[in-house]
Amino acid sequence: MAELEALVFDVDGTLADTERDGHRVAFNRAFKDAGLDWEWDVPLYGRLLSVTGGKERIRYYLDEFNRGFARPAALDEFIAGLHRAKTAHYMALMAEGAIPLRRGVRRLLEQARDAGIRLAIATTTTPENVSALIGSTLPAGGMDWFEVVGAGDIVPKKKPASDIYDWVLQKMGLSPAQVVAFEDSGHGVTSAAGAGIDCIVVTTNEYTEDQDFSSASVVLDSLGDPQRAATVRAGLPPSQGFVDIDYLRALLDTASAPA
Ligand code: XBP
Ligand code: MG
Repeated sequence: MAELEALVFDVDGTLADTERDGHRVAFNRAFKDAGLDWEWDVPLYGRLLSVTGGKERIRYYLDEFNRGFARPAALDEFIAGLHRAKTAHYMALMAEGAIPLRRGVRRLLEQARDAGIRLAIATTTTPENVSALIGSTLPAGGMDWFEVVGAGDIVPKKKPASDIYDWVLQKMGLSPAQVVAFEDSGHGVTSAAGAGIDCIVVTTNEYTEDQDFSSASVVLDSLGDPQRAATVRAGLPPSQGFVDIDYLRALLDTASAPA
């Protein structure tokens, strides 16, 4: 039976609810700076989230929602420039403390550290965005809590491909059975499951809550905490009402038990 060795966290939607009031706002500010009249409102952004990665999302927007736009000859550079501006806006928003960590995240990270469980990140977002969020929500040196950070363009294929989880496992020298992943989206679950990792889904907002989580081991509305229990939508309920290390160990035992 495999022992729990590491927790791997998605960032956007999982550590913090960053899409609607963080990434979306930053994209719109970058468009405005560039003199574009593009405005990604809340429902449109939900549709655009079907494509992961900010540069890929801008291209998808042009392909599917703004076909009339007169594209510059050097489209890749144009998109990359917009995306750099978006990253700067996103980092500024995080520095202002625009988005807090989700319920139970800090508690679980601290408990994992106390228990000697290793921590890592697997995300499609740009690495600087991860540091900006962690820098504004955890104590100084918070990035050092994460032994491995798999982010952005480090792998050729973003989620739902399993590449980023495969990369993190390889960097940590772990097998999938030693790890639990945390995700908020259908694409994220598909990515973790593709790498053979047990995945807990913490549903976020209107953007992801109705997605297909059938490959996840557990679906909760948050990690919960002693003050407010998590609501369980599927899988093993945490006996105390919140996700802690004992619960995660029990989950891995259940997953590896013979049928
Ligand atoms: C996150 C994403 C990212 C962010 C934007 O998905 O899809 O593209 O929305 O980040 P996940 P960048 O939570 O599944 O990792 O603009 O930096 O790409
Ligand atoms: Mg996510």
